[in-house]
Amino acid sequence: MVKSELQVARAAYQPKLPQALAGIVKVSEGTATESVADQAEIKKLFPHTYGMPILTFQDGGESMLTAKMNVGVILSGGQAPGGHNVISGLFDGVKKLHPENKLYGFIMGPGGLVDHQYKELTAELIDEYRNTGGFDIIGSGRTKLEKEEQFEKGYEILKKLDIKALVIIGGDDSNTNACVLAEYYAAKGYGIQVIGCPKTIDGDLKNDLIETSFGFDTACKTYAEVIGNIERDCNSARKYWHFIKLMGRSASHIALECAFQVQPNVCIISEEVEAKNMSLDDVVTYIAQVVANRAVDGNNFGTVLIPEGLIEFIPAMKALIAELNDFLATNGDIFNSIKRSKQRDFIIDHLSPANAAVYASLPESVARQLSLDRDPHGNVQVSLIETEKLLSEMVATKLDEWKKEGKYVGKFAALHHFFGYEGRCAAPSNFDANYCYSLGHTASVLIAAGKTGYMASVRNTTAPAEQWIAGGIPITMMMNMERRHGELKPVIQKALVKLDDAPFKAFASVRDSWARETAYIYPGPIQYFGPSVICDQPTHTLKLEQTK
Ligand code: FBP
Repeated sequence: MVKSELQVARAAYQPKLPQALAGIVKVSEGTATESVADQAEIKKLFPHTYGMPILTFQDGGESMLTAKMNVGVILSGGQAPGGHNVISGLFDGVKKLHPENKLYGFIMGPGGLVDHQYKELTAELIDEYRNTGGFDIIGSGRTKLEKEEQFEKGYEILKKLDIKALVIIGGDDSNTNACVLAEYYAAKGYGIQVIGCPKTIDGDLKNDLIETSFGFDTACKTYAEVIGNIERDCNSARKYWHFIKLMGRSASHIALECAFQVQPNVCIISEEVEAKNMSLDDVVTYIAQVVANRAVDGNNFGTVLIPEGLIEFIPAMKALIAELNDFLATNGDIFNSIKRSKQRDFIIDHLSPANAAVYASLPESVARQLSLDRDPHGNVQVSLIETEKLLSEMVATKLDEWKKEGKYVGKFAALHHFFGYEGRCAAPSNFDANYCYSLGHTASVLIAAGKTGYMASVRNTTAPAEQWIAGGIPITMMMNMERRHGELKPVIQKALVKLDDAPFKAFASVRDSWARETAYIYPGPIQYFGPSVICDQPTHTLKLEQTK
């Protein structure tokens, strides 16, 4: 593999570990836990993995050596910077337990387990991927593990390879899979442990004990670099409004974090739109007003950040999507057999009158996207909806009306961007490199301790890495019941932006001045070498959350 100079230098970086993981670990157990909601239902569905204690790792254990064993690993869902470091941390941890232990990677996500596609991850291979972005060492996929026959096919190959434990690196849906599998193997007495690791650039797999999902830090810093560059261009030419959509299928954490890093004129937070019961027109009016106010000062330029998931949070759209999901789950085959030109009318004829009216009012491209296939977890593929264009077109129309009424005096020219895939495979920042390596190592200790149904957890992450606290959190503790594909299912509760938490409050207190003034910050590219103050800073979100 030909490498860039940075890759060569970066390969030599030794990620930092929490103090407790550097030596021999002692595992201490807390008290029994409960799920965040729907306790009775979750307990019934997970009788073997419900109520387990929180685990904390400390120094001073006696021995971490185990009998020889093999371990499997799966990368699941969307790419996030640092996945290769979780695997290298796991590899180093597993080798520390017994030098003859082997690590197998299943190819292209959970599907690799079911289809028996795997490869051994040798020391030479792992060394090629240390501190690199991407998931290409084994690839990733979105197959949902939910059927007994998939679990059994998985068991066949795990038994054949003498694998004692499987580590699933994924987001909320994939860690839900991990827990379902852990429960199944425990119920069957197969003796195979399943451990999860919190991944997703979206930042929505977090709680008091999982402080952040890996990849969020690097992805936000990557987007903030380019948004900062756009802002500087925008402030130089002074003739465009840039509408920038940012990834994050549901939660607006990425948009909010980028807002702190670049101080744009507008940042829409989907969770606020929902809480205030705003319509699409309300959102458009808010943006148009900021444009009009800046025009009064002679500033016919600006930047608008739009979270990818916005559409689903506009209450009227949310109701429409919920009905569409249920409708397509039961009528998908008929819908797909109808001529494309008739599909829109077919939907309108079958929805309730209120939702049919909203659907009929949508531009063709958006309506079409809402009726296309869901991902395997039942989600609308919001990354394919061009919300940034929809909003800027509607803002332009509103400004034209205001111009006629004499309420607007400026010029409005819009440019559009979508930043998502650009950040998912960036070389991990020092934070993510250390965090991921620590998560992988933590997973190896959970395996050595014989645990299953746990997620690797590394806390106290605003302190230097040596002071981080590693341990394990029962996955059932994070679960609740949600409607998916028209059915109630146990899933890990998504962490949305909370309007009464410190990050949103901090944003709300400054956004009006960012809207009127040109208060841009240009963060520049991620730095891997140099003073700690520019290389090792966690996100604003994490710092604000941890100072509560
Ligand atoms: P995960 O939740 O699996 O980490 O994926 C998140 C994400 O990057 C979203 O931000 C985005 O909407 C989606 O994946 C895109 O999915 P795909 O890679 O299948 O196009």
